[in-house]
Parts: sequence; structure tokens; C-alpha cells
Amino acid sequence: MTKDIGALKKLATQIRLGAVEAIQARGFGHIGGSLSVADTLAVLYGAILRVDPKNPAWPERDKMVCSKGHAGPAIYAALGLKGYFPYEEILTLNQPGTKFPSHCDRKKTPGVDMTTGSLGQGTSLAVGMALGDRLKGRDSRMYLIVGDGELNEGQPWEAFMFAAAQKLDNLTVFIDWNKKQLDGFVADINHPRSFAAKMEAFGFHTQEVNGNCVEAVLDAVLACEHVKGKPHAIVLDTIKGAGVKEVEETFSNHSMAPKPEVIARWAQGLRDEIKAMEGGAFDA
Ligand SMILES: Cc1ncc(C[n+]2csc(CCOP(=O)(O)OP(=O)(O)O)c2C)c(N)n1
Ligand SMILES: [Mg+2]
Repeated sequence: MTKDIGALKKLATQIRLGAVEAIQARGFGHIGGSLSVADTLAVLYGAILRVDPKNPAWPERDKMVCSKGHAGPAIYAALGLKGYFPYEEILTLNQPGTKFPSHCDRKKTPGVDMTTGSLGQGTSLAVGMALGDRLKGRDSRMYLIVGDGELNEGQPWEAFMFAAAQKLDNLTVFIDWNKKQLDGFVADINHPRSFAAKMEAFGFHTQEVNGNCVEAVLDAVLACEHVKGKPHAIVLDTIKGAGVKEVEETFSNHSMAPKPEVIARWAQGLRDEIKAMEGGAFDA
């Protein structure tokens, strides 16, 4: 665990590389929404989560639910780097018999706390898990990641209202505001207006930060520790595809099947970036 910003930046790039390599091995995958959350995953797995990779089911652990379950490739990279399983296994992404399906599955992957993929549902599950931890008297925190397009669904808003009514201050919701969903811009499909204003109105302690800056995300997560009696919302202002310029600049970057030589170039670019960085969250 580290609060060293350089180490967390490196970890975020390693997570990006893992997601890209896993998708490269399969030939296609959900690249845009995997890359946009890499910085948040680096902060969580590098600096925040009290977890034990040798004992993934430790009841007192902090939990992480990625309700936008299609970001599996980034989650698997983070878990592999954290030591839940040999990192190279993520290269079996979405192959028959794999432990790493395209969407997160808690019965298949050590370290995945909840099965997700049917958008909206992970929110209620995470809120229920956070309430369960409180009822059991556990000192565990729940970190929930939702997509901005996912918030087209009604279910998250029921869950958020309930979380605030229950004063679930052990819950932090990240909204990955990457401005795009599967088939276009969120603002063109079902304009959400301000997520921050909505979460505030729902009774959340709310912050909006640059979600592709590990320092900003870390500060926001740490600030939550000082606010009691309310659940927390962190709106992550991100870029879909963040960290791989050609993906950022591709309009349809939700799921991509790049030519082998193209994705090999993206992976090499990330490897070069990592090589140029000092230290690392898990190198210490
Ligand atoms: C209930 C449900 N409807 C539709 C889908 C298909 N689907 C998968 S990802 C996606 C778009 C999600 O957009 P967003 O939440 O913004 O994700 P991100 O931009 O982070 O990839 C859709 C419609 C689904 N998985 N679940
Ligand atoms: Mg989105």
C-alpha cells in the first residue's frame, strides 16, 4: 500500500497495460470503459482497500463492486497485479473455461466481490452489502463504480435514495462520467444534467474530480473519511479510453476489435511509459 503519487500513476498505467494485453489476447473487448477507470482502480488497490489477496473471502475486508461489469479487463489487471492470482492468467480473458469472463463474476474470479454486467443491478447489491457489513458490526467500506450510461437505469436511483436514508457512510459511489455509453454520447441519449447536483440532492456527500488524475481521486477518497452520517459520491470526470490516445480519439470506443498490429502498438506504448516511471505501488 502506498500513497506515493508516482507509484500510483505507474500502477494505473500497469492496469491499463493489463486491460489492453487481455483484450489483445482475445482480439476484442470493452476497452473504453476499462481504461477510463484505471486511475480509480490504482488508487483503490494501491492505496485504500484493506484486503488480503491470500484470503479473498475475509469477511472484514473492504469491498469493491464494479457495477459496470464490462470493465472486467481493468478489474482483472488490478487484481492480478495485487496478487490474487498469477497475472498472466488474465490473458485467458473471455476464452472458454476462463476465470476471467468479459463481465465480472464473483464465483469465477478471486477478488471479485459481486457478479455484475446487467447494468443497474450492482448498485442495489453493493448498497445491500454495505448495509449488511454495518449490521454485522464490521469496520468494512464498500466502493462502488457505476457508469454514466448505466445511470439511464432506474434501479441505481432507488438504491442511492435508500443508501442516503440509511446514512450508509461506509459506502462510496464512483460515477465514471466518461460522457459516452455503448452507442453514443450520454448527453444525446438521456441527458443526465449534473450528476453531482443529483447526488447532493439525494443526500450524498458529493465531490467532482478529474477521474484520470490519481492524486485528485486519492484526495477525494481520503476526504470521505472525515464525513460521517452520509454516503459518499465521487463524480469522476474522465475520458472514455483514457491513456491510449488512439482509443480516446475513436468515437466508437466502447468495445473494439483492433487489428493485431494496432493493439500491439498500444501495448508497447504503455510498456514504454511504465519503463520510464520510477518505483511502483507493488514494487516496494
Ligand atoms: C441492463 C443492461 N442493458 C444493456 C446492457 C448492454 N450494455 C453493456 S455496456 C452498455 C453501455 C454502458 O455505458 P456506461 O455505463 O457509460 O459504461 P462505460 O462508458 O463506462 O463503458 C450497455 C448498454 C447491459 N449490460 N445491461
Ligand atoms: Mg460511460
